[in-house]
Amino acid sequence: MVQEVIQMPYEALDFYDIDRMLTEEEIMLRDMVRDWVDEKVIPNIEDAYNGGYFPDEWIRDLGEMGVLGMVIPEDYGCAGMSYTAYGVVCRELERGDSGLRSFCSVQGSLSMHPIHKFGTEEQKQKYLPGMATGEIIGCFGLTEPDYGSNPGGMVTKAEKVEGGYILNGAKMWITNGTIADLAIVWAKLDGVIRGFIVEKDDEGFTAPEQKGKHSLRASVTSELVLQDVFVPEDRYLPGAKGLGGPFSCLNRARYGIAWGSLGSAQACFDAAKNYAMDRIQFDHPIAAYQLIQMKLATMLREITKGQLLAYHLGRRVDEDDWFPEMVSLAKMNNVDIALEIARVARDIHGANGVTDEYPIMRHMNNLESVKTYEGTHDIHNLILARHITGIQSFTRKL
Ligand code: TGC
Ligand code: FAD
Repeated sequence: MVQEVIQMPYEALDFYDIDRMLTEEEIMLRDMVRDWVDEKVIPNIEDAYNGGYFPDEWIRDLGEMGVLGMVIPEDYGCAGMSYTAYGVVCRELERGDSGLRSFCSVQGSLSMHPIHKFGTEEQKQKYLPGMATGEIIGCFGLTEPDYGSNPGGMVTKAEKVEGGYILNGAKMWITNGTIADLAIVWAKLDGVIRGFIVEKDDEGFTAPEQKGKHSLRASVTSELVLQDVFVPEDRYLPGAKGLGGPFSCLNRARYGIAWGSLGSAQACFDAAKNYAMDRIQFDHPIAAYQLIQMKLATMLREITKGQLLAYHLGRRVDEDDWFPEMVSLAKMNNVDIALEIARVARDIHGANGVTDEYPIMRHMNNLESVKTYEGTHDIHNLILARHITGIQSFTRKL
């Protein structure tokens, strides 16, 4: 007899009742985003993932919920909320799909933040309110074909000319590139990394989509090609100088991933628990067998530790009492445990785990990208090890 597949409503794992420490406002936001993910994302995500697109209506809804650039002060049409609230939103979105959290990370932390932190007052007034509603979409061009983990080696160049700059180069793996109205492009001007706002219709600028991903399929990924692109002076970000510019953005996006990856992990745990209770083998639910029980207990243990890490880091960031290595640890750990949990959940689902009737394999495939972008797992290990030893091991003379 074929057993019927019944999808149970999502039950968020919170073993230590950590959400009790959230404010009333943060709880309201959590519930709003959680309900939206249940109503709008879960029923449609497999279609978007299989079709390889990011639905337009999600962008409008994210804007309406006020989660785009939500930590930026209200003067620019943003919500001015806490970093902990932003983390909670990332967690709830990524429970739906990593592509959703990616969209928010890129829009808020990687596109709006550099304009807010490094831009002029005119640039902030011009772009931020439209970006907060989702009417203007941004992307972040740091990685190049030959410079991924080592962005300091980038070859994209800016040259000063009358009234502005000429940009030449190429960026690769850029989330939202093809659908973006503007790109924050990092390029070397007289050998120093600087930031520029390139608009989609600038002559010489194209953003072809990179197809063929087996991961993050409900997210647009693109090349950015810059051939003698003229960027006027008023689209130069005067406050950013050196790698510290893009890294200021990355700290915030990596922080969001530390929370977001827990959403994927929680989705996989929830599905695995339900499946194990329902699936009968050898006359009993598989949840009755000790090996399955150990796997579920290990998932709960790792998720709970990850939640404590994310919550504590969130409050430290809210108090502005943090340093980047703290973010590296949380990003690296929480993505790592989420990926392992997704793999074990896939195992618990047996053959069903490889189908799109369950969210497992999609989360697992997404997390392979999340492990790599915003600094690979190993790069974050090296960042931590440099903090411990004072010795940097990124470059070696052969
Ligand atoms: P290093 O010598 O370490 O530093 C150069 C300058 O940068 C400063 N800096 C930081 N500032 C703020 N926050 C941080 N986290 C910082 N890390 C470094 C540093 O103080 C120094 O400043 P100054 O003034 O002294 O010049 O630079 P390095 O070239 O040795 O870097 C090494 C390394 C490996 C740590 C770094 O390059 C790295 O983290 N690589 C990973 C690259 C990466 O994360 N790329 C992400 C691309 S964007 C993306 O993936 C978006 S995905 C979005 C989505 O879809 O969700
Ligand atoms: P490499 O740097 O070539 O690394 C390959 C392997 O070598 C990794 O295992 C790495 O850990 C290891 N390695 C590298 N250096 C060292 C070392 N010194 N010591 C030990 N091991 C090392 N970038 C953007 O700028 N904007 C975006 O919006 C963006 N979105 C992305 C979306 C997706 C879906 C993906 C997959 C990537 C995205 N990226 C984006 C790019 C991402 O940040 C890079 O892929 C990442 O930084 C790693 O660079 P790489 O792929 O070139 O790998």
